[in-house]
Formats: sequence, C-alpha cells, structure tokens
Amino acid sequence: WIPRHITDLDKCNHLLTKFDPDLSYEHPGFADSQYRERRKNIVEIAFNYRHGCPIPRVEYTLEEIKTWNWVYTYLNKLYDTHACTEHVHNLRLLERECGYSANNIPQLEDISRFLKKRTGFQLRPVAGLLSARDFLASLAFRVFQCTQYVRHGSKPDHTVEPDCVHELLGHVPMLADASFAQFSQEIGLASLGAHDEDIEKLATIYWFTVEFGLCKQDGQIRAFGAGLLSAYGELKHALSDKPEKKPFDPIKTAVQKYDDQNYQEIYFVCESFADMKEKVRLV
Ligand code: HBI
Ligand code: FE
Repeated sequence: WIPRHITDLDKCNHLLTKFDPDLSYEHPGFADSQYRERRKNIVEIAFNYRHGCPIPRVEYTLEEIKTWNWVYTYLNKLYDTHACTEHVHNLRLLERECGYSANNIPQLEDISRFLKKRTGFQLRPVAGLLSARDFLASLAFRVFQCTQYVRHGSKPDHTVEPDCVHELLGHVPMLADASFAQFSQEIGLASLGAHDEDIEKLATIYWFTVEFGLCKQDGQIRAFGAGLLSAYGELKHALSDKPEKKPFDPIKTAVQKYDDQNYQEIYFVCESFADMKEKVRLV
C-alpha cells in the first residue's frame, strides 16, 4: 500500500501494540486505570481525525501540565549548551507564536498552522506508535504524525513510546527549520513503495539522525535528535564521554543495531545538516 494523496494518510492506522499502556505491564501507566482512561479519550481524537479538519484542542489537566513543566524547566537549563542553534532559535519563536511556556502545553492546531507557514510541514494527531512504513510515508507529504497525550507523571524524564512532550519539544522545533524539514521529507519520499528491508534501513537512519542525531557546530558537538532534545537524562548522557560517537555514514548507520528501551550506547555525529542530506542522497 502506498498513499498517493495526502488524504490517503487517513488510512494510516497500522498501530503497533508495542509499549501500549493497556498491554505492556512495564508501562508506568499499566496499573493506573485513570491514566489509561484519559489516554483513551485523547486517542479518540486521532482515530476520528480526517485530513483538512482543524485538530481538536485538548484541555490538559493540572497533573499533565505539571509533567510538562518539569520536562520544560529542566531541559531549558541544558539547551543553550547542548542543543543545536536551530533548535534554540526555533523554540524561542514557538514561545512567541504558539504559546510554548513552562506552564502551558501548546495545542497541535496552533503549531500545525505555524509550521505550515514556515516550512510547509503540518501535524496530524496519531493514536500511538505507527508502523515505520506509515510513519515514513507521511513525511513524504510533509505531514508529521503527532501524539497528543502526555507521558505518565511518575516518570517525567522517560518514555519509550512517543508522547506530545517528545513531539513538541523534540520534533517540532526541528521541523521549523527549512533544511531539516527537507531532509525529513526526503527520507519519507525514499520510503514510498520501498521493500521491507529498505524500510528497515531508512527507519534506522531516521533513528540515528532525526531521533538521536548529533552534529558539529562551531567546533562543538550539539544534539539535534528529538529523542535527546526531549529527555534531560539522555541529553546529558549523549554529550558526555560515556557513549561511543562515530561519524555519520548512511551505509554503516543504516545497519547499526540499537536498543529502543535504554540510553543509546552509540551516537552518530554529522558534519552539518547539509552534509548529512548530501550523504543520504548519494546512497
Ligand atoms: N510512530 N507515532 C509514531 N511516532 C514516531 O515517532 C514513530 C512512529 N513509528 C515509527 C517511528 N517513529 C520510527 O522509529 C521509525 O521506525 C520511522
Ligand atoms: Fe520521535
């Protein structure tokens, strides 16, 4: 199956059951029926959503805002020294234009409008972890499938599944950068109609760049991966001398094994976004 038109993304609902709080007993929300009920309500928005409609707003609870506040406050102490300049710049812009602040979880509809003007990307709500094929295909249309629920409050710094804290602090500021937005779309385009083995390789490249990528800037190593920019502990870990750092090389990066439950032991470092894009185009 290949989506031929942006409206075909309404059929992307191949959700993976991995990390679902209803089904995985390791999930911090597994024993919390109130949390699971809340998740079900928010996820309904995604199941009912159709392309072109405004994304319904969620009134977040005090507990959800507390979780967001914790992550926002701690991460903001690190960004100036750990995040790439594009992320820092765009986050300030999102504070001015989309209601980003420590005490407010911004709304997908406002962000989607902002991104569309800036880089042509738009958001659509998604109920959870999608198959790599559906997720990457959406990027080909400059659509980012974005979760709207908040992680469980007992573990504010850690989530194995995507949640809106990860999407809004990690992915959105990067999708507001024109060069990075184009890179994301190009991975998406390469995925359309690809064989399963190639989807696996593209998903691995995506993992080590868009999710956990590091790059050189002004002689220093900075994070641009969303999994790092949305996790205080791993952001510090990634830029410490504990993990191994290898130069980004799509041929090697595409077959690197990784663990999706713990801090990464290996990170790949790009020379620049332009260099990363050029290298991926050549393979
Ligand atoms: N699904 N909702 C959602 N969000 C992601 O970030 C995501 C996904 N499915 C797969 C995926 N990311 C990546 O790990 C790659 O497989 C593309
Ligand atoms: Fe992500």
